[in-house]
Amino acid sequence: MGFRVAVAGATGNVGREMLEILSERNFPADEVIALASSRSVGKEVSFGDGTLTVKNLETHDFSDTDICLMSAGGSVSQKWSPKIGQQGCVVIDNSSAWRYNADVPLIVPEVNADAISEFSRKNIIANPNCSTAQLVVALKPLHDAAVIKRVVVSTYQSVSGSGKDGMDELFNQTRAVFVNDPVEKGIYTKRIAFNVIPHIDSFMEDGYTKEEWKVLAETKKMLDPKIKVTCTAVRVPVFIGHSEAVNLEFEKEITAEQARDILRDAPGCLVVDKAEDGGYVTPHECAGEDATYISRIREDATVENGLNMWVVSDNLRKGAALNAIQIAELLVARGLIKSKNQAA
Ligand code: 2RA
Repeated sequence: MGFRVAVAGATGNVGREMLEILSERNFPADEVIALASSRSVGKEVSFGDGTLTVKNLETHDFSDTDICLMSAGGSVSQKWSPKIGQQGCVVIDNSSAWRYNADVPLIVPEVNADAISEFSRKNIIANPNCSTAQLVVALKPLHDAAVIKRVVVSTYQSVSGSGKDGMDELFNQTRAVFVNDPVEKGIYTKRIAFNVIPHIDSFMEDGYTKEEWKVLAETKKMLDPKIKVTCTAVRVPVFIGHSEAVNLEFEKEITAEQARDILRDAPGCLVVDKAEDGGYVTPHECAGEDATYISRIREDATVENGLNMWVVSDNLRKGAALNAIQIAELLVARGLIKSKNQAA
C-alpha cells in the first residue's frame, strides 16, 4: 500500500511544483491531498493529468497522513509542523522555521543523507534555503576531495524566490518600462525591472541580510562547521533559476581539470564548461531541470589552492520542491517510514 501525502501551501509557487514533481517521479502515493489556508479552500490545483480540490490545512486530520510536504511559510510551519508531527505525520518543511534547530535534520540527499535518521525526534525534516541547496550539491564532492577552507559566494537570485508576487512585479514593471508607463514599486524596495537589488530578506545588525546568513549557517550545518563562508545575495530580473559565482580555497591542491572530473561524476551535478561562446549554463536554460549545473571552472592564482566556478539551478525544483521530495524518497528507500495504510 502506498503513502498518503499532503502538500501544505499547495497554491504557492513551490507547492504547485511539489505536486508536479510528485506526479513526474511517480512517488508511491495512494493519495495526495492539497492543503492551504481557508482563503484558498475549494480552489483547483493541477496534479498529474487532473486536478485536486484544495482543503483547509487547519482542519485536516493528519492522523492518517504519512508525509506532509510543507511550503506554507515560516509562521504557519512554526505553529503547525509540531502539531502535525505529533500526529505521526512526518513533516518535510521548506521554510526556515526549523532549519537551525538542533533536533531537526537539515537535508540535501546528495550531501548529508545519513543525517536523516535524526528526524524521529520531532518528526520534522528541514529543507534548506534554495540558494544553499544548489551550492552544497556542488561543494560536497570538492570538499571530500580537497577539503574546502573558505567559500566566497555571490548569488544572483530570480524573482520566483519571492513567490508569485515577485514574478508579477517583474512582469508588470518590465511592461511599464516598454510602454513608458510609471513603474510602480511593490514588494521590492527598489525597481527590479532592468535592475539588480543587493538585498534579500531582512538586514541584520552586522550589515548582512538573513538570506546571506542562511547560506553560511546551512552550509556549516550540512557540510562542515569548520568551513568559512561569506555571501552577497542579490535579486536579479530573472523569473526562474538562481545563479552563483563561487570562489573556493582548499586545504589541498586541486586543478580545474581535477575539479571538472570530480563534479562530472558527482550526484546531482551536471558540468557544462567550455571556454568558448555558449560554453556555460545560464538560468534561462536551467528552468524546469533537476540538475545543479556547474560552469566556468578555473583556478584562482591569487590565493593558495584557489578555484572559481559558476553554479546554476532551478530554485523551485532543486532549490525547494525536488529536494523535499528527494528527502521523502530517501525516507522510503531507507525504510524509515511505513504507510499507515499498511499498519492498519
Ligand atoms: C528567495 N531564497 O530567493 C529566498 C526564499 N525562497 O527569495
